[in-house]
Amino acid sequence: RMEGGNESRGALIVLEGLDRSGKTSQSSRLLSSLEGLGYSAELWRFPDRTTSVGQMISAYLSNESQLDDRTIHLLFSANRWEKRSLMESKLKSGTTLIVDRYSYSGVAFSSAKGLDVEWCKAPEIGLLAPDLVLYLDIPPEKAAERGGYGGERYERLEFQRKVAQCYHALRDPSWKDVNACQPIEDIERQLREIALDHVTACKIGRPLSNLWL
Ligand code: T5A
Ligand code: NA
Repeated sequence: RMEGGNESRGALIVLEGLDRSGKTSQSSRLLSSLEGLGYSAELWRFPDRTTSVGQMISAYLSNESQLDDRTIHLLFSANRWEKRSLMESKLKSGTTLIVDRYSYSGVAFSSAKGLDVEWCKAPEIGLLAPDLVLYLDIPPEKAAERGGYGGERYERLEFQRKVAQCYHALRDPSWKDVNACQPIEDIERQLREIALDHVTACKIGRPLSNLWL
């Protein structure tokens, strides 16, 4: 059914979780699954380090530059805003977007530094709301055992504990927790099943909406 405004649009599917929870591994597996089933889909990630704003963010994350906490927060948000119109046109043309981190990362990481949650949410208002947030749930201690922290700015256990608490405060009806301590293939299968329900619902005609509820 192709007629009508929101019919046959793609789904906006976001993966969230602590550093090392497996988002990038699972995003690419989910993309392959959807493509294999014949869906039009793309893999996006935030921060998008390819833009000029993204390069400022990347320098900050690798400790090559210092920025005020509010300044970096607004840069992360701007990095999503510079992609908003392309995101909307892709979704409306029927492409499903699998997005590795989004506004939930933005608010969780900045509020974990002590910034006010409502202040952190404000610049995200008006960005597209995900149809589905897949939260890869892992204890911070378990995540720290994977692949070795120490590279980037936020990869410290104590800070990740705070981020986990901040994520929990952001749960909304689009949110689904998946146990991220399982074998990779088990997580992959669960994510695929949940995502397929949402891709189908968007094909039938759930309208796009904006953050922040
Ligand atoms: N940030 C981000 C903000 O502060 N504000 C914002 O608005 C945004 C968008 C960079 C940082 O920026 C912050 C959050 C971050 O601190 P990033 O570039 O997404 O964000 O971070 P990366 O370092 O690229 O990715 P992560 O460290 O978050 O890792 P992933 O993607 O969660 O995990 P992945 O898939 O790379 O796997 C990590 C390791 O675990 C293994 C993998 O093989 C790999 O070695 N692994 C498993 N091992 C056992 N069992 C499983 N099930 C496994 N799944 C993966
Ligand atoms: Na990643």
